[in-house]
Amino acid sequence: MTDIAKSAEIVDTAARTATAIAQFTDSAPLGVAEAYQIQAKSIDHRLARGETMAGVKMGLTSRAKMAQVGVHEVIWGRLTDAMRLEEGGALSRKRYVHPRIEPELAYLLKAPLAGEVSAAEALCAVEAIAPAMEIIDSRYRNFKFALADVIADNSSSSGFVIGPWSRPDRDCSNLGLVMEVNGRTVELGSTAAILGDPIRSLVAAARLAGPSLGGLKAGWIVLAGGATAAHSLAVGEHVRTVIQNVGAVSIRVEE
Ligand code: 0L1
Ligand code: MG
Repeated sequence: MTDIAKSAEIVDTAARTATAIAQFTDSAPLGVAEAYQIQAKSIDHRLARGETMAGVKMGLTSRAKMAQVGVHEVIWGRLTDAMRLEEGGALSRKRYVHPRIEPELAYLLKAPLAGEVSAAEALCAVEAIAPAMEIIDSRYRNFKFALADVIADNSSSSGFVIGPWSRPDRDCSNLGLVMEVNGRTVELGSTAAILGDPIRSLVAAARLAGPSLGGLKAGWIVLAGGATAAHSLAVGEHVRTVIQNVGAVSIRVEE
């Protein structure tokens, strides 16, 4: 049987010290339900150190990523306030194992949301939307893992940066976006890559994450998921994402 507490300590220490670890599934089978228990306990360590819950990230939200991992369901992870990076600021490369960055759309909730909700109901709970980027940093060696491993490791979430918030009064189902590194386009895509429409990701967050978290709370952020492949970060890079009709967000990478 999996020792949930011990596994949670292992992923928490790996994240805190930016140290690569072996996949749990290399040594023993691990179920999805157990993996979410490990995730919850590992985040409890952060909360005990004074961090506070800031929301939820949705992962594997594009067909391409689902196919890569061989699954048909999205996954989720927890966001804390300490994971948020200053928009236009810098991240320290040495605090991560092998960080990648991906362009996302963020939702800010003004009302709680949980369980089975329609897209219209989900939208009614949204205060604002913003361009965003998530830093994913699998703690597993060589960024290799099985589904349960990645869930236990907070679905690879390790940081996020949010651009200016604006009213959610436009159709976000198919907005063009570009991610640039030092002014050169590295990824080009559309918000339609996020489950066909990113609002579906918020619906999934309410259904999948809501029950474990006592509902998604007003004031929380929901990252809808990567809209393109992720880019591996290197020192000296300035990464900027622009989403059509929504805005821009950027970050620099330092030592
Ligand atoms: O946010 C994501 O879609 C990433 C989820 C985990 C898979 C990965 O780390 O690439
Ligand atoms: Mg993501």
